[in-house]
Amino acid sequence: MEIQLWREFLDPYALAVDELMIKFNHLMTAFRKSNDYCPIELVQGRVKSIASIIEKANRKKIPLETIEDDMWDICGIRLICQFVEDCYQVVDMIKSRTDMEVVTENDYIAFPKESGYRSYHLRILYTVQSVGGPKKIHGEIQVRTLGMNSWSTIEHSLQYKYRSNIPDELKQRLRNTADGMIETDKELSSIRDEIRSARELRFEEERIVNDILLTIQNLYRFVSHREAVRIQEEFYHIYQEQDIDKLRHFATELDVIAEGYRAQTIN
Ligand code: 0O2
Repeated sequence: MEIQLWREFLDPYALAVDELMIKFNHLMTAFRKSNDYCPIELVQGRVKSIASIIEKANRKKIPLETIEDDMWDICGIRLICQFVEDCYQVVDMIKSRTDMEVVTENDYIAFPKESGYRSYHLRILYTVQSVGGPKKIHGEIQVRTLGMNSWSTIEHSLQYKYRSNIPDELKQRLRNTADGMIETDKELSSIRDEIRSARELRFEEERIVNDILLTIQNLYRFVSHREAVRIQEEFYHIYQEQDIDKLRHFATELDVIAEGYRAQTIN
């Protein structure tokens, strides 16, 4: 295929990656805004490089003419989670969406590959609006934990170095580290509630602080400069105490003060 044709061929895939990343990032924001625990930690996406497409087509004996139908991960999305349980929740969320159709799935988390590789793979069909009209393209979503992600990233780099000829001794060591990662994931799951509530607390604190700062900024228009500075200093003092209850209380009191000024303005 000529370079120009490759560009045209890959264009809808680039659009799909952009759209899907926006959608999953938006989902994360929506969870956080509603103060709910977000099962997705990080979203990554990429269009497979031409070199990687050609290499994979050779390796899997896929004729270049049929890659559109036979190569699923030209559009690739990776959703990285904190816990194994989150991965399954994310998989269910994807399956219930109407803007993408899950065609096949492979649970390499419950059934790891021989190499030790773990991830949940979903092959999807996704429609983009291309210049020539709607176009249904193939894509792959990989769902994995932070641990699985670091393992596969490292193992993938070694595959580049050894070109599928990783020495047996190294393969065994990689399998051992994969087993270690399974134990780490299990251990993290067992303290999941504690980690989750700590995270929720952190996001709540961020939200309260943002609200307080915005309210103080608005108050500058209504109260004297001296009064605004006094409120601001009181906030800094409370913030330094790192007591979320005091912060919540301060935010409520500040809201009452701000409400009063809003009422005055309307009158
Ligand atoms: P890159 O550079 O990651 O884009 P599937 O049919 O998709 O459920 P299958 O049959 O393994 O799974 O498909 P394939 O095409 O062999 O692998 C798809 C992708 O999964 C790979 O893309 C990797 O990202 C990841 N993967 C699969 N097996 C392994 C593994 O043993 N180690 C690592 N590190 N990753 C793996 P590519 O083509 O490697 O490219």
